[in-house]
Amino acid sequence: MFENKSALSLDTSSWAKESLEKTEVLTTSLNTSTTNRSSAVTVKDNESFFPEIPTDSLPTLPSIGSSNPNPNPYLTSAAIVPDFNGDGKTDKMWVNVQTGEILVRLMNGTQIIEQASLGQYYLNTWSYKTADFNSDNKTDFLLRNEQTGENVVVLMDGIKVATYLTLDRVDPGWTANISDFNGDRKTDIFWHNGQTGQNAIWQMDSTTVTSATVLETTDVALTATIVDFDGNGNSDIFWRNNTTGENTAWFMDSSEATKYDLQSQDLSWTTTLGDFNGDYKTDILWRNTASGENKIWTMNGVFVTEDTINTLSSDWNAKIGDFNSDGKTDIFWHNVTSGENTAWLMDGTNVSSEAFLPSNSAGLTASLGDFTGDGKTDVYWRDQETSADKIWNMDGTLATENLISDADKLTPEWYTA
Ligand SMILES: [Ca+2]
Ligand SMILES: [Ca+2]
Ligand SMILES: [Ca+2]
Ligand SMILES: [Ca+2]
Repeated sequence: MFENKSALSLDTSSWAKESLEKTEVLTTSLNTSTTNRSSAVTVKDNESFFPEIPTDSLPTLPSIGSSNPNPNPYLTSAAIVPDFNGDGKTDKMWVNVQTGEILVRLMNGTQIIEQASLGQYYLNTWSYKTADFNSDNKTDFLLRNEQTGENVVVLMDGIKVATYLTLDRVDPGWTANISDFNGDRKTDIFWHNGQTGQNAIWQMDSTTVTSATVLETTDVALTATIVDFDGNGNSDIFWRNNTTGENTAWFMDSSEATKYDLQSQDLSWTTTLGDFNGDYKTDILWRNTASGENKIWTMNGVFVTEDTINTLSSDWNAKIGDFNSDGKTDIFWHNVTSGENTAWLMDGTNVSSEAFLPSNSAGLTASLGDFTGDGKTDVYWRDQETSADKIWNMDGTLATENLISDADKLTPEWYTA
């Protein structure tokens, strides 16, 4: 195991003052009291800190404490789906592109039960990732300053910031990916440097970095996607080579990677992740942007089964949800030219039922979530011109439309975050 902190944790004295100043700014902008302002990070050596988990005792997955009845943790995890109050109902985040203000709205269907501003940010400087660092089923944030490399963990409790902590600075050029490499349901951070191909993992326990491990450097043509191909609750990494179309999987166990080459797919194929047979192993929907062809890779560890599914012309976009709450992800198709919509309820690679849904004006944008908390994914439609937003409450192939009230309409400079 190779341990090299120098690549990631830099001379702390040089940035401590700057970090302190930034913290002051953040205190103001978050507009909340804080309980934890230390900028120290505990970095332990990467000893066998986490017990080995035998794969045959898994899956361990059903997300303990999630209030959402959907059986698939990837559809209910607060690290993946925004749910700031842990009630199992997807919440909405909005960004004002003129002022940089970020707004959190706790949703109950079309009703907004609470909302709060998280302050204003320079959107070209600050980026964020949703996460769940303390495994309380309430969505948290990793804020990253892309110019200074500063990182802040923000633990949320509903619309309030429960606590936040500034972590070690990581040079600009590195990108943070949210993951869970040891299956403790607490978000870890996978770092990838797109300029140098360097990789590293920070294992996290709430706001503490419990270990930092440098991994093998990859070709700069590779991009990383976080998956779980073997369904053991430990995130894996899917690498796609944007020059050659080659694909590789890194099966992760804490900070150790076992590599396996997958079949190449030429660059006209794009990927969308799902779990079409509900076995908690990430599958891949491959869509050919030139020909409109579609196929699914059903993953079972290193074993891949490829099945061709129906072709749809290239103006159809795919989004993933579960409209009948069977834990098998379905495909929501939206035609960006005509505004037509259809949903495929999936049973593995078979389309068990096809929903012919109403059309919407092509300018409306869909975002998926379970805003009613019944385990069935709904569709939030944002009308960026008229602000007349609506939610399709889905029940299998049936969509019931409900409008956001006039009082809660957001003006056109607000975009779905
Ligand atoms: Ca919620
Ligand atoms: Ca949390
Ligand atoms: Ca699967
Ligand atoms: Ca389904």
